[in-house]
Amino acid sequence: MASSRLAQGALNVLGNAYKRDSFTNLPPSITSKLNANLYDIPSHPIYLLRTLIQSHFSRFNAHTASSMGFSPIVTPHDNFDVLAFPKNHPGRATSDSYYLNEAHMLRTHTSVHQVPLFSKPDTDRYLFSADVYRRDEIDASHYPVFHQMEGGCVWDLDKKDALKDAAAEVEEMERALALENIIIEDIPHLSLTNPKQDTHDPAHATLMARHLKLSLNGLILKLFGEGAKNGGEPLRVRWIEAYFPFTSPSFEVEVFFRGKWLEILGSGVVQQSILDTSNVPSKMGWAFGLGLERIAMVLFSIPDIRLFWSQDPRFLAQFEAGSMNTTFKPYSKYPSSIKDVSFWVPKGEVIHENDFCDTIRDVAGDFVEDVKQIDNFVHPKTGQTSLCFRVNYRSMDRSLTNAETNAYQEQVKSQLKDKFGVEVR
Ligand code: FA5
Ligand code: MG
Repeated sequence: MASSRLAQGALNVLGNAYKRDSFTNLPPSITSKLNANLYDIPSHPIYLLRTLIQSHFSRFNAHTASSMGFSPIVTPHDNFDVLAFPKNHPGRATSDSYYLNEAHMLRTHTSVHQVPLFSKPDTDRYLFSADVYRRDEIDASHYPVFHQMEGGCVWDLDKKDALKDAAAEVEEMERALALENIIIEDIPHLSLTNPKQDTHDPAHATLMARHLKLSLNGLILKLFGEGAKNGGEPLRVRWIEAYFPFTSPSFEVEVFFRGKWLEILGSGVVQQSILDTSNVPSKMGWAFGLGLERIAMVLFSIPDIRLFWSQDPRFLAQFEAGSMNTTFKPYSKYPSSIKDVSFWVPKGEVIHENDFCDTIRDVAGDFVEDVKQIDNFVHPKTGQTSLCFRVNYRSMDRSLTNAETNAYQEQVKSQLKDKFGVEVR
């Protein structure tokens, strides 16, 4: 494991000490973002989108990580096991998730909090927004911290008219949507490859799936349907079969917007085991999880995901509390500086592209716009692997000098040597 070369001693995060082990891979560039709570800043685009969705789903109780006091530090048990992720799921790997140590990690999705939210006695419908963390590549649409909103909606089948109420809402939503300028490419609510759960009555599972689809189609119309409402092109939405270990049936939704299909959310009928664990075994319902940045980038025309973290008034001042009408006007694009780095990986070590990306973010932060692996070959005689990465440095706020980017590049090389024992070519 590459991180075995990191300094020993405890890792201090959010006031607690965590013993390092072979899982530890949380870099300072991420730790420094843990208290940002962008979803609480009133004129921030993440806040604007969150509150718009909350006002649309007015019957749902709206919560955030800060309002619930939920820490981003969770256990792999809660993030994966409770949600029935198989032991070999790739999301569990240290190359994909941030670990403080084997027993503690940063949440990779808002679904980690489903059990406490479904357990709340006062709610059958909730929205929950939070920061989530994933190790990933670096480009205009990927950032290791982003925001999700989770929605959950359940009915207590022990209550006499619960399903009658759900059916009445389905009919009402169907009537309302039929009047709108929207084309929905639907798929069956249940199928052999996207089945109901064993314990579910097929009629109930179908009703839940219909309620889920209609609720989300209504939200999508609210978010993306402005043009369609004004007599423009009809809004196109397509439903796709998906797989999540914690829902069945499962669906993803794509929206056709400005000439492209855009995946915006995952959803499905909640696995009964989760409601059992939440001490509400008589309830049944659906959940979804959507990416707030992805939708905000499209709605506000924000070209680069790093901008959400900008403190520059030229970004922040373009958004106004209470208004969704901003079309972001990019301020001038500063020149980029492209630098390559090639190195030999010590025999027996594996350096994942995400390891390289974390190293470069620690050195140069948001001055890194894009990283591409451009070469990977094994020396025929020594068996050593050579990697080459191309780094594109560019600040969104000012011009970087050549001396600065050269200094970053030198620091990257020396960190690669220290952390992974590589030999720079
Ligand atoms: C999940 O995270 C599931 N927890 C969603 C879910 C919730 C399913 C409840 C069923 C029930 P996924 O990894 O596909 O699924 O992410 C959900 C959404 O988050 C995506 O559709 C996308 O909008 C957003 N998203 C995912 N990865 C990124 C990323 N790297 N950057 C920005 N947005 C992302
Ligand atoms: Mg997905």
